[in-house]
Amino acid sequence: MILKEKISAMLPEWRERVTKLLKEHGSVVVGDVTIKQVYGGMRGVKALVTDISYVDPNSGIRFRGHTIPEVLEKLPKPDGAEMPYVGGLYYLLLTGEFPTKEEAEAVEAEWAKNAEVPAHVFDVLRAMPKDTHPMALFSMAVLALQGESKFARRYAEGMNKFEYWDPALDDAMALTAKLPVVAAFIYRLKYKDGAEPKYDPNMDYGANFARMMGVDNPGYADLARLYFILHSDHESGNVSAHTMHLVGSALADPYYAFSAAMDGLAGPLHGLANQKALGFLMSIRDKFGGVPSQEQLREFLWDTLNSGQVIPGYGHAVLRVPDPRYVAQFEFAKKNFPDDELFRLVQLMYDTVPPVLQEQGKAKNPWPNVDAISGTLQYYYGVTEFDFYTVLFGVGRALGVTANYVWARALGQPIERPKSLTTAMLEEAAQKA
Ligand code: HAX
Repeated sequence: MILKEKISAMLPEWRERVTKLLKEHGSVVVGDVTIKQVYGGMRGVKALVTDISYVDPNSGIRFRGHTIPEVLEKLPKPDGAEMPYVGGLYYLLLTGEFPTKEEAEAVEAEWAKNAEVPAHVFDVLRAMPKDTHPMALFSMAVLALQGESKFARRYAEGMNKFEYWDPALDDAMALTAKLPVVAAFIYRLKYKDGAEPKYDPNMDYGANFARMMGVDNPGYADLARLYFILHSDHESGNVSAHTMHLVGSALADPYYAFSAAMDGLAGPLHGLANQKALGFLMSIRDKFGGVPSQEQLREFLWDTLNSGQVIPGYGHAVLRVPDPRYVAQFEFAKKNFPDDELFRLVQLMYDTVPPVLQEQGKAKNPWPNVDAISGTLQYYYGVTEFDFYTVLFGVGRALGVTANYVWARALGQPIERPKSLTTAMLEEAAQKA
């Protein structure tokens, strides 16, 4: 496999670099931890390492050091497509290098080879009650695939720890290959004809997903490529990425770890924000019978804030500029459907919300985040079932978290085990200070 050759060639140098850093500088202090952080969800505590992505407060996410506009420009694209191969992004995340078109296509071909989903997975999903949430089905399907794990099999047979990354990469490829099929099946089972989708080896990941979903507008293949790329990774401290890392650190295989990560993504404070933001836009549209005037919107926003609610899709814990993942989707919509009513409302929100939040003076970042627009794009192409949006997020997120899993095994990252304190101990520390 092309990625195996590439990573095994890079590994000796990486291992030496990490060993040297730990041996010669392991006791260097990189930050202090306050009582507020201990009691406050470890916000801002520097205790994780990843080379795959980094969130810069002023330029947003960087994949392997590259901004989103750079990534979208430099990754190779399928012929006639507006957006790059998702396989090219996976190559970049896993190796740190931009692939050639042939290399991106080799990753896509590897996915096509691995995309077959065993029949029992469809049976498990069909056996569930009709009102099961799509995210519960998604997590369950991943767990039902666990028997496929080469990592678990090799570990049970007795595997040298320097080899962990190798079957981890096999699992990562096999899992990410199957996810679009699983996701499209869940969509069809819950909302459409219940047909079992089949991956077409002559199409790329994005086009396959669009076809399996049954969306025949050609623009949706490009949106799928863009969406999966933008949602792939956001450092390692967010709930889904951190869960994958934590569970994987116990040497649970990628299937177990990813299923757990998806349970975290299903939380309303994490992956569900996109549907909240779209719901907010639609409530405005319904209240005013279309796009309101700017003054009407201003008043509505103030009423929302004064009733103790937040403006969904705006603000961010780390970012201090408009989220580049928002900007990329905004540009896509502007190019492809500038006159869409919901998109015009998104634009009016962009002109109106930041000054209102600034005037209120609470939010540290008045700008839109990724969730302010992502639902609007799905809605335009006819994927109107809000509950499904987090599954889409999950398919994209798999790319980043599995890449991190492979590198964590490759660099021998150990089991995670932070230390707990009691409240009395914190009080004692406070007294001494
Ligand atoms: N509307 C109203 N008030 C807001 C606000 C918004 N969009 N964003 C922040 N604030 C308020 C906070 O509620 C907080 O108020 P209190 O002091 O009364 O508690 C104050 O401004 C300071 O908050 P902050 O430090 O700027 O922001 P946080 O790091 O605490 O929170 C959030 C970041 C994204 C959770 C926040 O901006 C928010 O609630 N936004 C709306 C919901 C949303 O869009 N969530 C999706 C986030 C994207 C993501 O990561 N998805 O996975």
